[in-house]
Amino acid sequence: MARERKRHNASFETLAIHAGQDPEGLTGAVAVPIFQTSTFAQEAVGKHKGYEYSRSGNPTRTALETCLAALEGGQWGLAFASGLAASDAVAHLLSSGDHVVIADDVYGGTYRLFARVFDRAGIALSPVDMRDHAAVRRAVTKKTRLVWMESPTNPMLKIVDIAAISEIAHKAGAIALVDNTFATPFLQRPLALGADLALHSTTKYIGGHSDVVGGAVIGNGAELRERLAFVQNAAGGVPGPFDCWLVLRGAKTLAVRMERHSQNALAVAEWLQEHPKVSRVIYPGLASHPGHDLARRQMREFGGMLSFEVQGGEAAAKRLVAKTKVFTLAESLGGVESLIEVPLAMTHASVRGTKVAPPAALVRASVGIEHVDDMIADLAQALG
Ligand code: P1T
Repeated sequence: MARERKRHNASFETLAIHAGQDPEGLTGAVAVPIFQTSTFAQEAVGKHKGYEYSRSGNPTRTALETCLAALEGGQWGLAFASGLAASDAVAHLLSSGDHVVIADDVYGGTYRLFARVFDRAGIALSPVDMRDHAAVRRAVTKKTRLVWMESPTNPMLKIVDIAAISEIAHKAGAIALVDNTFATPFLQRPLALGADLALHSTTKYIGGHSDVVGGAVIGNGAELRERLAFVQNAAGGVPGPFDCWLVLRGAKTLAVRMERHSQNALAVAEWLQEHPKVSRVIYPGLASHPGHDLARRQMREFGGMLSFEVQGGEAAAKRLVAKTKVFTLAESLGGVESLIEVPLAMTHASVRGTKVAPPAALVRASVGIEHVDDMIADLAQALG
């Protein structure tokens, strides 16, 4: 316990490897064991070693939740079966008649969850471009209970001022949440900037190897934890022990991966910017990005995600993504391997025809940690 506390004051890289991950008591196993069990024996009714049933709690999950809380600088973390299961649990904090203000550029599935599932529970939704603070102020009402940010946003990579928007949310008496999936806690710490909750699709950078689906919510304060832990157990969107173990293993190398992702993405963005067939490059690390200065203040580096448009519109975009080889044409992001996609036709197809739809010709790349020369050569041949 004392050692655990000491480690919690340690730096990010050390916490990623040790928080929640003391050698196991019985055998000294250095890697957290996968407690692949659904239930736990009790000595007498209610007399147990802290675990009863794996939906309510499992030691491998506790290790992951402790680690993620430490990385985000929160008092607690809760792990879920997917990013959307985490979002769903947060949405379950709301009641009929409540109102949510959401960034107008979020993962398509997040928008769909509020617009097409929780609308039936009587929860109203206002999408707003959160770079416009006056627009956020106008959007909040007495009924606003939740202000949902993403930064950088998916897929337009808008940078939202987390401190300023959290303040607006708090003045309205609403919870300020940041989906921190794109930045990760290594690059950006929403709780330190004033948000109440940080949310992750751990499927992405935290897992880091495109081999697991998961989610998490991290926050401060016993009351919010109690309400969310209740939903986690009552609704049951929990990850299995092996999935928790995979995410935990990924988290150990998050810092070194994010440094390389950021370095590679900047080099690819700079190269794309000079290419005659590329009409627009969106990357917060470029001085040309309108949110560059804010990103410099709010983030440690600029991350591995970039978006761009090519001459020839949607058809040219679809031709390009079918031709790349180092960049695999696939949904998702944040793994060691580079991925490329056309959001409106793929990850954001659920928002086609709505006012939050991305441009049809937009290409999104998740820049991996292969050698940057190979990535650039691949894009060069695909752009032809
Ligand atoms: O896929 P899942 O683990 O349920 O996470 C949903 C989610 C939440 N938040 C953000 C910012 C996301 O990007 C995602 C999932 N996104 C993709 C699958 C994608 O390719 O954009």
